[in-house]
Amino acid sequence: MSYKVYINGEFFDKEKAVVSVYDHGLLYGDGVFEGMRSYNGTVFRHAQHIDRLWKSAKAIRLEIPMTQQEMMDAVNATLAINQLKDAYIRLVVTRGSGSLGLDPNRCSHPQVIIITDMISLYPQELYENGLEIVTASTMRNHPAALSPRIKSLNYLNNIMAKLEGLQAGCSEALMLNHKGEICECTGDNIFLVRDGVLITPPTDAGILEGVTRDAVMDLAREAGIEVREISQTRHDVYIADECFLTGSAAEVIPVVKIDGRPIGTGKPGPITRQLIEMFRKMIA
Ligand code: PXG
Repeated sequence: MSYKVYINGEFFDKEKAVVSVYDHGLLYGDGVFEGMRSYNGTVFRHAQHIDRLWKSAKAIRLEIPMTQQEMMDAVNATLAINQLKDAYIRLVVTRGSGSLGLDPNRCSHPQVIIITDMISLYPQELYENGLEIVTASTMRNHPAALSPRIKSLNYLNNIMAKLEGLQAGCSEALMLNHKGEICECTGDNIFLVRDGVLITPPTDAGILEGVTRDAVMDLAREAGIEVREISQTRHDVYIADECFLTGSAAEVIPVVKIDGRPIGTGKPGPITRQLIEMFRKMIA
């Protein structure tokens, strides 16, 4: 199936959906993006994703040439034209084409791109038996250099860590910040369970404030599980009872081994399984 791609208000066949080689999104990674999901025709936490996109754009002084409502309408129109109900949605806003120099002021128009496609999930087996991950030696971007709260087109920091994970035979890798505290994985937030309490690194550890992370914290509180956003070290992961990752693509996925050490019993724990169940009910 060749899906149509939205670019600046028009739909193009996949093969004809192109941007200029002078686009600063390509030349410098100057732009922002979102990765979202739709379930049965409804975009999951749509407004929250759009709001995060706007905040990312604001941080890099990129003015998105439409309203948030117009963007949501455009996303829904892209899903509709492609007859997609359960989809992965990639929203990209680039600085636009400019001259061969960094100056963003010399770029013409931001390019607004919406790609919708079938979602490729982790194999079901991993949701039942859990993932093995490793800690990457690549440090997460220092928030004072480039805040991980900006979902920018500069993903090399994460890709460097992803390469380390793949090298070790793992599909995810844990990243630490400049203080040696755990942040997040290359495309997923991390949660631990210890003594029945759900623990996740706080925003100021230098993480992307994941939409799925938020949803899972809400579900946990609903279930009467205490949630703490506190800084943790790799040691805390080693001695945790349970561990799981959250992300728009992965949803909620158990982690059963890190750096060769089994986490807890080495099997997905009860709170992880409860939250996976609750998450699935919510999106059904
Ligand atoms: N941390 C980082 C660095 C991310 O990129 C998340 C956490 C999870 O956030 P959400 O809002 O999705 O719960 C992300 C987002 C991919 C892919 O192709 C993954 C993400 C984004 C885009 C693509 O695996 N993860």
